[in-house]
Formats: sequence, C-alpha cells, structure tokens
Amino acid sequence: MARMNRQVLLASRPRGWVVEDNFRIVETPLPAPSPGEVLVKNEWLSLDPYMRGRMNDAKSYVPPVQIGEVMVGQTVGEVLESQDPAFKPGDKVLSPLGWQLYGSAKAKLLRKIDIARAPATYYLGVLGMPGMTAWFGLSEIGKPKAGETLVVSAASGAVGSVVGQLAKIVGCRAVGIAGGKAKCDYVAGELGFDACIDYKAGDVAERLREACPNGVDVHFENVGGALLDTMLTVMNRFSRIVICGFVAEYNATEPYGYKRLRSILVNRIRMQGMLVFDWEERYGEAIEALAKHLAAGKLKYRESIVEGLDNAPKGLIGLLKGENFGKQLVKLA
Ligand code: NAP
Ligand code: FER
Repeated sequence: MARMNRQVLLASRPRGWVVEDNFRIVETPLPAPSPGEVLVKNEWLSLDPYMRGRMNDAKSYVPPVQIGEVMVGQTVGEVLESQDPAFKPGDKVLSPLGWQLYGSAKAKLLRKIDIARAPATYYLGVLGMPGMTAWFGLSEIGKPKAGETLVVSAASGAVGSVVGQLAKIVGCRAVGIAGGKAKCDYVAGELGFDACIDYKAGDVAERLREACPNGVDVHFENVGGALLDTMLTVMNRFSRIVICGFVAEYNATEPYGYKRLRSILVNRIRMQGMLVFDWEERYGEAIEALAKHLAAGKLKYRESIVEGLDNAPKGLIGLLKGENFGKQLVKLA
C-alpha cells in the first residue's frame, strides 16, 4: 500500500478559547515533489502562541489559515527526496510545512540545520524563531545596559527564558514573572534570574516593588492585560517596554481595557511593538550569538513535548493555558 500522509486541518474558527473541535485530522496521499521541490518527513513540530492568531479571520502580517487548510507551523525534519540540487536525501531541514507528517516544499523555503552544533529541536526554540525574538527584541528595542533592571513576563517560556538570561549576560538585574512555584523556582534557580514573581500567588505590584528596588528600566512584555497595567506602575523615567506578545488576550472575546497608560506620558516611557520577521536578513547574526552563549553554558533551555501529531491540538490549547514548561514541541516521528 502507498505510504500515506497525515494532516491536521483548521475545521472551524474558534470563538474565544480554542477547542479540539476546531481541528480535523485527515489522511492524504504522500505529496510527490515537483521540480524545484523537496519532500520532507517532519520529525518535530513547533507550537507557538501566534498560531492562535492565525486561526482568526483577521488581517495580519500574512493571510489567516483558511478553513480546510493545513495548520501553519515550523517543523524540523529529514529530506526524503529532492528535486533541487541544493538538498539531498538525509539532510536535516527547518521547514514551514505545518501540522503534517510529510510535505513537499519549494527548496527556497527550507533551511539546512547543523545537528552537530545543537540538537535539531533547538532550531525551533533557542536557536530558532523564539530565541531570535528574544535577541532582536532586546538588542534593538529594549537595549538593556549593565546595572539596569529588566523584567520579563512568561519568564520560563521559550522567549522569556532567553530574554532574562541575555539580560544577565549584559549585567542587568533580571526579574521574571511566571505562573506557579515550580516555574518560578526554575527561573530564579536554574536560569539564574535574580528573582521570579509568581503572578498566580497575588500581590504582583508589591512583589515587583520588592524585587526591583531601583524600579524597572526595561520590561519585555509577553503576556499583556492586567500584568502590563501593573508593570506601568513600576517603570522608571525614560524606561523601555518591548511589546512582544499578548498571550493573555489571544483567546479573549473583548480587548482588555488598559488603565495605566498615563504612566507612559509621565515617565516618558518608550513602548514599541516588534515582529521578529522584520530582522529576517539578520537571523544568521542572532543564531551565531545565541549558539555561542549556548556552547559557553550561559543559556539554559528546556522543552515540553507532546507525543504524536494527533495530540498537536491538545498541545496548542495547553500552551495557551500555560500548561507547557519551556518550549512546546510535538514529536512526530
Ligand atoms: P511560552 O512563553 O513558551 O508559552 C506561553 C506562556 O504564556 C505559558 O507558558 C504561560 O506561562 C504564559 N501565559 C499564558 N496565559 C497567560 C496569562 N493569562 N497570564 C500570564 N501568562 C500567561 O511561549 P513563547 O513562544 O515563548 O511566546 C511568548 C510570547 O511571545 C507570546 O506572547 C508570543 O505571542 C510572543 N512572541 C512574539 C513574537 C514576535 O515576533 N512579536 C515572536 C515569538 C513569540 P505561565 O505559566 O508563566 O503563565
Ligand atoms: C506572535 C504574536 C503575534 C507572533 C507574531 C504575531 C511570530 C503577529 C501578529 C499579527 O501580525 O497580527 O507570537 O510571533
């Protein structure tokens, strides 16, 4: 019997929280590569918060996933067959093939990864899109200097864990915010942040004032909502806020009503949004720097793994609820 592909499609658009019924799993024939294309067997799928946004019928930096289309996502996998001279069977590649076991992609959309330098999965995390988000968000927007205090939310996650460790390398006081004792113990213990605040335990403003006796110079926002409002009460004059993500709002049906924006005026805060894709031409630079810090033991990293393509919907829902502990991946093979 011919080998079959397995795909997770968007079946319906969520209203509020994503549910498993928003996805549909299908079997299709294995795609044959056309000239200029490469057939890839996906081994790992990255799950990322932006995927929630791509399920909405909303204008964004790219068109949304259409109903009946394969869910978007980056994978790492192995080349099975190549119709392009740049790739050969056995090459390990980073691809945009999404939630499926196999796929054919144009060669120019694939990038070879060096698994002698780092495990394949790292190219979806610390050496991939999330790591580069941390790198460019900090170096280009947050611009932390030695002696300054940085706060990052979702601090145990793929982006946040790198942000805080990079801030420590620069010589900052790094304070994380995360949900629960286990995540906070990891952030302040293993990752070496100076402190970590469990926002689920309450009194976040008070805990922030204790953990940041000199106020906050750089805040890296991954969460949004009430947490960002609270941050606005502890920011210093001429401080910077990097607006990286609003994960607390992605499943909300109403936008959050911010109450503390006057602090931006009074404290002359510079708040800027970022999209990692704006630095696409400079990804190599970020990967080099991050790989160097990894090799020097200065960047610790952990992953949360869901087994099997069919569990990808559960994995995404869990990620958006904070059930992941580190970079969320799906093991496909
Ligand atoms: P992650 O931090 O590994 O996982 C998401 C985390 O968000 C969860 O583990 C959870 O941690 C936290 N969270 C979820 N709901 C929350 C809530 N209501 N309040 C507080 N925390 C909540 O994910 P990631 O991939 O590193 O992404 C982090 C952020 O960066 C996201 O907002 C994402 O959209 C953004 N991002 C932006 C770009 C860009 O180019 N702008 C690129 C990549 C990622 P806790 O258990 O600690 O709550
Ligand atoms: C993300 C959140 C939002 C992200 C991208 C966006 C790459 C972009 C949203 C938009 O343009 O509408 O985590 O990661």
